[in-house]
Amino acid sequence: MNRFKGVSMVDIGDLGVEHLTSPTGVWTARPRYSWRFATTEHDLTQSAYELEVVDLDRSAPAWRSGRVPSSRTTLVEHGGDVLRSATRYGWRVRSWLAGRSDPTAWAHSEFETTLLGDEPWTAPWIEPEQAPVRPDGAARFQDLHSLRIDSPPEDRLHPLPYVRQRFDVDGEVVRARLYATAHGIYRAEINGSPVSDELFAPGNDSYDRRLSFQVYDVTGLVGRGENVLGLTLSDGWYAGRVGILGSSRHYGERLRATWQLRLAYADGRASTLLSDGTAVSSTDGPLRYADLAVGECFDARVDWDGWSRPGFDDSGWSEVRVVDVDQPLVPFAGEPVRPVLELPAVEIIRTPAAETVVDFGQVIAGMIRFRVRGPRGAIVRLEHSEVLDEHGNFLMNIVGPNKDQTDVYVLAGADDGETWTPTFTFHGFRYARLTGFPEGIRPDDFTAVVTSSDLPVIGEFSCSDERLNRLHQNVRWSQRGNFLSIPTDCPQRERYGWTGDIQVFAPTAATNMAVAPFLSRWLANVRADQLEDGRITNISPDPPSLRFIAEGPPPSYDDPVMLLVSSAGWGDAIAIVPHVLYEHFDDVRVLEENYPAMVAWAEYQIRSAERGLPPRLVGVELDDARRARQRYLWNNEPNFGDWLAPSTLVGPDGDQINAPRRTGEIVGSLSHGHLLDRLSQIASVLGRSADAERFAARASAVRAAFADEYIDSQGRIPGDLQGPYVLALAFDFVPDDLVPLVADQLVELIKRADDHLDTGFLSVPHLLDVLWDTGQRDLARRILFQETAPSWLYEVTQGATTIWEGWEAIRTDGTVTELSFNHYAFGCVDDWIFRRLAGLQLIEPGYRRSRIEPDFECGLTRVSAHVDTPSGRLASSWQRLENGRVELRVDVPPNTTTTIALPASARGIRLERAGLTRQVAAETDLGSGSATVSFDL
Ligand code: RAM
Repeated sequence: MNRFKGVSMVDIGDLGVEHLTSPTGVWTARPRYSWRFATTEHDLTQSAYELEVVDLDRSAPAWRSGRVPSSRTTLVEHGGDVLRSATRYGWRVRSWLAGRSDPTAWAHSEFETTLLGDEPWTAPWIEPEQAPVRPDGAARFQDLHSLRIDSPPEDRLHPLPYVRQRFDVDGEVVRARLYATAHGIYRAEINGSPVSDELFAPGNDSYDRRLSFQVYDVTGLVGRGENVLGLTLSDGWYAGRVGILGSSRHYGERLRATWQLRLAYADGRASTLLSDGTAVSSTDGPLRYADLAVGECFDARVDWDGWSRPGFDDSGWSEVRVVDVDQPLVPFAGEPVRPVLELPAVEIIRTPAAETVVDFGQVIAGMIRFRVRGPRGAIVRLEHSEVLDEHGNFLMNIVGPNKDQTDVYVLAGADDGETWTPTFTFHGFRYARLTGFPEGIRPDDFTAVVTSSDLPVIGEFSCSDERLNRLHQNVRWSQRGNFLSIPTDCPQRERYGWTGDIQVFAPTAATNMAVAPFLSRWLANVRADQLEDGRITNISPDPPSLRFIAEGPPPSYDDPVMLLVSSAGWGDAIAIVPHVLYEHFDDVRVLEENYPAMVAWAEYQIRSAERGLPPRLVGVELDDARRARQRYLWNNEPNFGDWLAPSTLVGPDGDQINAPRRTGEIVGSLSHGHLLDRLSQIASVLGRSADAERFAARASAVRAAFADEYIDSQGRIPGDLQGPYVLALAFDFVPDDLVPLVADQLVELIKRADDHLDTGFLSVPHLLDVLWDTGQRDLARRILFQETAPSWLYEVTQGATTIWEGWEAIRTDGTVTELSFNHYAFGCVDDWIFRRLAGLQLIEPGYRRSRIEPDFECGLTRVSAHVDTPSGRLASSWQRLENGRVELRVDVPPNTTTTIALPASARGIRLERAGLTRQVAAETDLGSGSATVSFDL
């Protein structure tokens, strides 16, 4: 983060393009530039900036902004001609600071554009010889539990195609770039070296609508004379087994690839090597099969060392076919998936069932690297799981076919042992059952490799209560495990981009990691998947294999919930996620890009609400007023309701989750009104005032209709569940005079549950805020610190290392359920912990204005947290001292301001800053810099 040299007075640093540092693959012709100040000075504001961009390849200026009076330092849009493809640019920036006449020194950086679509993708697609991927898994949700797959993976999955292309280089290469993509997952190598440490390229996209290609800097890998480009292909998300059904061929059944290797020579010449019929392929390599969910099988007896180096004998390989593929391509945006961390094994356990299990102490998404010594042909097997059962035995708790998560390695028999890591699969696990390993294996023979989209961590929290620290860590681990190419629900069972999960988790995600490019790229998939009538699909990427759901008859509340194609609350990700990115990262473009899609989604809801009635009112005689208000209530379509609220887990028929039936009608109307509010706010930001008014007007009509239809004079809302009360209060659906009554009803429900929450996905992010804002601060704290189920700390006391899908994924009697142990949705409370306990609150986009209002009365003795905002670090750290005083230290980023807000009961407040101490009021505005506040409570 800190790359500032010789901080003198005020330096500019941390130069970024599209949120990234010196990227090689800038994916837009109009990138945006950002910078930060490094200084120990206080009260710093920028009054003007100047930017210069140079086309380094042509040594020509690309843009000169001139001196622009502005305080903006984040995402300043390129103002010159659009940038060219595959070109290196240099840029520099300097600032004028308020109250000073001289600008800062210039700060420099460089970046490169990828192929921007101004020239066609010229390379053909090639298809290696292969057997097409077989249909696999369950065909229908109804068959999930009954389907048995009897044949072993090696009978159903195919060996991986290896592809080689030889090429000659007759000069000194000064720049080499490989642009590549595939149907399936590919890994490219040149002359025996992988082109990067990226995993699972090209990443997960709605492939038939937009497939990303990568760019790699391979200058160091290409040499004079003969060279070889090698590619290995596996099923991946394109053809492999994904989703709860474990079915295959979501987009296609054949693996293919296309690439362009551009070379620039020292003497000024340039050439491009394209994928074509000169490549050859073979499936006789050591990789016998690989699937993201099933696992990978590697036969090390096949000695193919050097297969992608010159001199390897490929005489037995077959020619590849050049095929016609109609495939929209887009440049990959954001950070790729990489191995981001390694964890040593904690222990090797001998379980009561006499099995050998390795424990890494942490639930992750990733794979295991291991060392083993044994005879040639010996087979070792690693089966991965997140939990042990109540007796401490290995347990595969994930339902559905093709969830094997099992890697198989056949030993070459090397005298001094051998080491292996799978490359085309990842697993959700903490434990692995080991079979075939020799006696005497030790924990240090095993390392867990954590795989994730490589996103910078920007938020930290710690406090005097270890349970809360663990909860925060668990949230971060669930984010890491599920931010893998796209935001997923869980990394073992479904691995789908469920919109509802990220909708509720987005504020927490954006507090802990720099997620803007990652989520913006995913949103492009959500837009691509949007149905013509405006509906946003529940899952994105939404593969053709799932489109039968949209094409089927309209669902009813009694259908299995998986048959929904879109749902209230879930599809709102199209508005809420961009809005969160705008707020946290000051990114307006993401609002613009998604605006038409969110409007279309809202308009679909309006049309649907206007023509439909909830099932209970169909055929019922309605008076005019009631009929009129029904047109504002989007209560006529089934939805997931307040998904996984504890008391809705089991329905009347025993196995169907009952949240849709019990809360769907009300949740639909609440979500609808809230979406309109968001849209109105977003329209205002974008300067679309007519839209802003239109959506605000409808939102208030929805509110009025809701109150008339659903809130009685005692403040009761049908269903008597916490979620609808929470949402009605959070979304401002309760008329002022009824707020105390509705709030009392909520408190009553919580009391009846013995101070426990009973909230599902949609309402839980708002629960503590609603209690806080209605004066129930102690109750909010009690729920947060509650240790018995259902609660966050129940999971922690049960040894959780990630956030669970359900509050009681391990029941109080110790039974381990089939729920996932790595589902981030309920981890959304982390955002509240930052905002309330540490008090770090965002007031203006990008934290240009913040508020620091910690909860000194939460029972903790010490809290410290920070967020690396676009302008720099915003930090709050407080402790209660022995002498009864409280001390709060804050860091306010340059070019931003904050308000420090202390409890009204604070006495003797002293603020110390730059060596000066003064008395201040309980609310004090502060410019940038560090300060310490101390007071009596
Ligand atoms: C589950 C998913 C996800 C949720 C949907 C409704 O199967 O895991 O978390 O959003 O269903």
